[in-house]
Amino acid sequence: MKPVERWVRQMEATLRPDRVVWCDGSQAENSRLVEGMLKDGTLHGLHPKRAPGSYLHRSHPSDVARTEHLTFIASRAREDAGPTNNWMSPQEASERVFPLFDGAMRGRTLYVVPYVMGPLGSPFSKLGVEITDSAYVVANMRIMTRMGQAALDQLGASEDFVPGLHSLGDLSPDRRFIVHFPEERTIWSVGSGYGGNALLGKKCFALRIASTLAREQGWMAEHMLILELELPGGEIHYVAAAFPSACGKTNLAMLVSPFEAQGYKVRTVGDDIAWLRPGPDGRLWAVNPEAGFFGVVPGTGPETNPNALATIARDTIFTNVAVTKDGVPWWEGKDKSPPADLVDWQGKAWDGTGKAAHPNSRFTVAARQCPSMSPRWEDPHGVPLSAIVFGGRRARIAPLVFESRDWVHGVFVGATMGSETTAAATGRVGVVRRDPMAMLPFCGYNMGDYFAHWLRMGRALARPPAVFHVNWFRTDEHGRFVWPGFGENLRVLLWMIERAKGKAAADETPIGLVPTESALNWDGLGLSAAERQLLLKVDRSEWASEVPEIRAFFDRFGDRLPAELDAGLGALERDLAKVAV
Ligand code: GTP
Ligand code: SPV
Ligand code: MN
Repeated sequence: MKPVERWVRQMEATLRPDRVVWCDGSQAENSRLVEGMLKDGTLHGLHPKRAPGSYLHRSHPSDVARTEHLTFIASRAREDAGPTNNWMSPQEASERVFPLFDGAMRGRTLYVVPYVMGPLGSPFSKLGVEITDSAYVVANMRIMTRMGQAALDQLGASEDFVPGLHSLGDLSPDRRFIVHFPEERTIWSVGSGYGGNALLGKKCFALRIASTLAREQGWMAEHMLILELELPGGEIHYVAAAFPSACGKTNLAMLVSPFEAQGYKVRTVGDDIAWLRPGPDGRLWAVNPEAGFFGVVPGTGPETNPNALATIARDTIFTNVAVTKDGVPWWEGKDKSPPADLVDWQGKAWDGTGKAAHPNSRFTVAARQCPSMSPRWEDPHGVPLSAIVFGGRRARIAPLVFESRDWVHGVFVGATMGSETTAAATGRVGVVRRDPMAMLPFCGYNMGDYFAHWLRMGRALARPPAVFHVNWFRTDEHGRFVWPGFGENLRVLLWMIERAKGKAAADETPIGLVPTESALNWDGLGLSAAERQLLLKVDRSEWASEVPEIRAFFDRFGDRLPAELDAGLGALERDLAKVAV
């Protein structure tokens, strides 16, 4: 018996399903699943002309986002999970979590979902097998990964796969756990059918488990989009950017160039996860391990993200959006005014107050449907990066863009990132928290060791990418975003590329290199001089007020904090004091 068969047999004994189905990923299989889901109400059909091949799923109202407080790293030693992860001993997991799988699939079907993360045949791809009792999860995994027979073929009789055990359980948050065993490379998820909690190839494998593998093997698994930027004359650059959940990765990855006519083009390689490794040329190479997008729906409109809008015009699974009586999906930001006969995300007639679509409603769609995909998006060797960008959602403090002085300083900038929380995870929204490299909820091991790994990777790169920080979300005194964002973000990318090539002017500041006002192209944006200055301002007293907070964050890592970062904070503090009056 193949190792994967042995594991499935073992799990069957615990789960006791009525049926076991090995998924082949075929169109016929998908049609059967969809038919079943339409019958049992898991999916609702949508308008055959205005949303062809698309379906609506309404998740349980208590199951609409990742639940970080129920997400655990079960390493043997608590210190290996580190201070920023919830830790559970493997023993406790066996006693508290595993019993929830006992008989959990009685009366249900157990689906075996084999999948590949990364392009088929790429030397960097990895195999996973998810066991689930959710047909919705199967349908989503089919879009998000290379799922089915191709994965089984690639796996063969190998033991080298990440087993993931998933059951909806009773969907109660009281019996919901997402547990990762970095030493065994195993995932257990119970009690949620939503997104990153349940599609185990995504955050659980491609980030939490992969980050631990990557550290051992000398590569990196990051919460980053990857985009391709073509300059007039055909020169091509690749940029990866790490922004926390719901902070603009999908939008930046699908950016429509406002300067297309002048030869500036942007194409998409990935929108959420990047696996990075040093290439033989000393550069950092990036692969998108996913095959689809699980993107935030609200805010996706013709002005903001026309590429996403075109992508989701057909063959899309919508989760928790609003819908008209005749089945046209709708969400805040789709167009100017909501249609009259809307049903909200919970299936109730919408009275015009509150949100019609859930703020974390999502689309699941195949990447190949996106008109801006780069011809290299499935390149088995990935693409070489010219720049890495960190960014957060900051109403104040952080300027539109700045560059780090070198790789080590770039690691400091990533490690000290702050961002306001969003609806992508349960809990309060709009609270500033430290979210290093946008990996706070996704790093599978001690984040102090993760910082050290970033520093080590820099030493392995003869030609490291330049490192930047951006903030599209600075607001004025009326709470309005000052920077127009979306397509206009290209102007900031172009400054970065110029910098990476050793051109474009910048002012030295204590936090890094900020563009001089004339180095950025502001033409036609209609921003006042005061607004331009606000966007580029580095307020020393504001930054000084961040220092104690960063110190307190760093202190949590004790002696696992690399000395370079401690020194970086000392230097920042001294520089801020030097220029303060
Ligand atoms: P995850 O899928 O959760 O990882 O999110 P993401 O980082 O891909 O974020 P996404 O691009 O989906 O954007 C989240 C929200 O931010 C959407 O409502 C967007 O409309 C909004 N947004 C994205 N880019 C910009 C921007 O440049 N300016 C402004 N003001 N809003 C933006
Ligand atoms: C995120 O929250 O960063 C997402 C959505 O990309 S989920 O798959 O639910 O994690
Ligand atoms: Mn994400």
